[in-house]
Amino acid sequence: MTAKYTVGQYLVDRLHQLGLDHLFSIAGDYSIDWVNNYVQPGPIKVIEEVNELNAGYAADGYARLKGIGALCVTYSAGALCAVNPIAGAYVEKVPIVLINGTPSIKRTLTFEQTGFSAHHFISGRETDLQVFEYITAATARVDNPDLAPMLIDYALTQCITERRPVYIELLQDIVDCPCKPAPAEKLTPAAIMSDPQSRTESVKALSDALINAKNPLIWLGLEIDRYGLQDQAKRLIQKLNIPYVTELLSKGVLSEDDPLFAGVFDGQASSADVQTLFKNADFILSLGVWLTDINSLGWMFDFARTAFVSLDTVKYGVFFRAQVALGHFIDDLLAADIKPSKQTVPKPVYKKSGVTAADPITYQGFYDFIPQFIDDNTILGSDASMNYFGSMLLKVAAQRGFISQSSYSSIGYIGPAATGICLACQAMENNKRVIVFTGDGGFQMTAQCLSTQARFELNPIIFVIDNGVYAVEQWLADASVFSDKKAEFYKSCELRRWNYSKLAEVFDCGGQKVETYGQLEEAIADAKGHPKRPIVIQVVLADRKSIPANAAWKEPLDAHNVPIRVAR
Ligand SMILES: Cc1ncc(C[n+]2csc(CCOP(=O)(O)OP(=O)(O)O)c2C)c(N)n1
Repeated sequence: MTAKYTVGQYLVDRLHQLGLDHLFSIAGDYSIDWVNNYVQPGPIKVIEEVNELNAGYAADGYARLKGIGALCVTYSAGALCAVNPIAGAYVEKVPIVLINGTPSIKRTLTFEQTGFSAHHFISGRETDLQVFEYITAATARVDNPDLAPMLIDYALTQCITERRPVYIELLQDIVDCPCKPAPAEKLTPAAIMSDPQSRTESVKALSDALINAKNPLIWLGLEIDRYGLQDQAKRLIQKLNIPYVTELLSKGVLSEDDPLFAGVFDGQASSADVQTLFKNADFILSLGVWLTDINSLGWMFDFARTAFVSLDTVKYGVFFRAQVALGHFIDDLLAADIKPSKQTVPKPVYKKSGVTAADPITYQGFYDFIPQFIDDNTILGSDASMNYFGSMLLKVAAQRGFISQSSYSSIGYIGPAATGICLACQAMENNKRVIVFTGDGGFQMTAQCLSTQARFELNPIIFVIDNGVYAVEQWLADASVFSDKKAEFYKSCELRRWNYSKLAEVFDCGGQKVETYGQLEEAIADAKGHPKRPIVIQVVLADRKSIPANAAWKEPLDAHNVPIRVAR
C-alpha cells in the first residue's frame, strides 16, 4: 500500500498546529480507528478518561490555559454524556473541539431506509448534530474526503475565533480516505471587526466620562482573558492610574500583586473595601464584564455611572453603540489624551488566621488558614459551592491563577477540570501546583477524576469540604437555616456521607481526613511531598452550618421577596 495522506491525519495535524498536545478520549468503535491509527502514533498524547462528563470538563480546564482543548467520544451514547460540559464551555467561551466518532455512511443509510439499526443510533444522522448545534459555535459533519479539509478548517477557525466549543462529526469510513495535506501555516482566528463610527463615538463618550470623574474605577471581566488582552488592559490601568477590580469569573486575570488591584467584586460577597469603592466610584468602566447573578450577588447596579464595554457593544446609561471590539476600544483609549488619576488605591486586606492546631475547622477558618500554602506558583480552582465565597477573597499572585465555571456553575466541574489544568501546566512547562476546592456534593458527581489523575501521575490537591449538605443550594433556597440553630436542612439538600479519604485505596492516590487545623497542616505537607499523585483532603466541618463569613449577608425572603427576620 502506498503511503497516502488521509482525513484522519488532516484533523490531527490541524489540531496540533493550534497547540493541542493532549486529547481526552473515551474509546468507542466509531472513533477508535482515528484515535489508534492517527492520534496515538503522533505528537498529541491521548488521555484515556473515565467518562465523557469528566473528559469534557478536563478539556475545558485544559483549554482555559492552552487556548484549545479537545475530546473524542463515540456517537450518541458517548456524545450525549458530554452535553453538559460543552454547554458550560459555550456559556463561558472556552474553545473546545468535540470529535464525535460516527457510524459510516453505509450504516446510516441502512438504518434510515430499512430500520436496521446500528448500535447507538437514535433517529438517524441528525440527532447528535442537532443537539450540539445549540451549544457550539459550529458543527461539521465530515462525510466526504474532498470536503473534509474545508469543513475541518471552518469548524476549527470558528472555535478559535469565537472561543467557543465546536462539534466535528467524523464518520468512521472517512477517516482513512485520502485528502489534500494540511497547509504548513496554522489556522488563525478570523479578524474581529469594529464599526469605525461606533468606535470613535464610544471612545469619545467614555474618555470624557473618565476625564470628568473624580473617583473612577475599572472593572475587568472575563473577555480580557478570552481575547488575550491582559497586556493591553495592564497598560491602560497603568496609564490611567485607576484602581481596578475583577469578578469571580475573571479572578486572577492579572496578578493580584498588581499595585492597582483593589479586590474581587461580587456584590454583597465582596470585601467591605471593595463595596465602598464600588459605591463611591462616580464612573465605573467595565471591560469585558458579563453581568450574571453569581458574579454580582445581591447588588443593585447604578447603570447611569457604569459603562459596559463587552459583547461587541458599548452601553453607558442611555448611550449605546454596536460593533465595538473590546481590543480596539482599549487601543483607542490607550491613544486618547487622558491624564492619570490621582486616587489612592485601597490595598486588599487579607485576614490572618488566629487558630490553634487543635481547633475544629470551620468554612471561614479553612479560608483564613489556607493562604500560607499558596504562592505565585499555584493555580487555584473552585467549584460551585460555598467555596466560591471563600476562594474569591484568597490572594492569587499568578496571572491566570484562578479557574471557576462561575457563570454556568455546574457542580462537579472542578475535580475533572483539574486533570486538564495539570496537563496544560505540564505542556506549558510552568511547574505550577494545582489546588482546587469543592463541596462534597460536587465531588460526588465526578469523583472518578482521581482515577485519571492517578493514571497519569498528576498531582492536584483536591480539598473536599465535607459538611454533608448541598450548603449553597440550601443557602439559595432559604439561608435562614444557617443562622437558626434549630432549623433543619431541606431533605433534598442532605447528602449521603462518603469517606472521601478512603478513595485513596480505590484509586491509588493520596487521601487524608482532617478535622483540625493541625491535621490540615500535616495533610498539606504530605501532599506537597508527593509530586506524582493526586491527593484528596477531606476537610470535615464539625459544625455543618458553618459558612464563609462573606455569605452571611443573605436574608431569608418571604413569598413576595421581602426579607424576613428569623427569631434566633
Ligand atoms: C450539575 C448540577 N446539579 C445541580 C446543581 C444545583 N446546585 C447548585 S449548588 C449545589 C450544591 C453544592 O453543594 P456542595 O458541593 O456540597 O458544596 P457546599 O455548598 O456544601 O459548599 C447544587 C446541588 C448544579 N449547580 N449543578
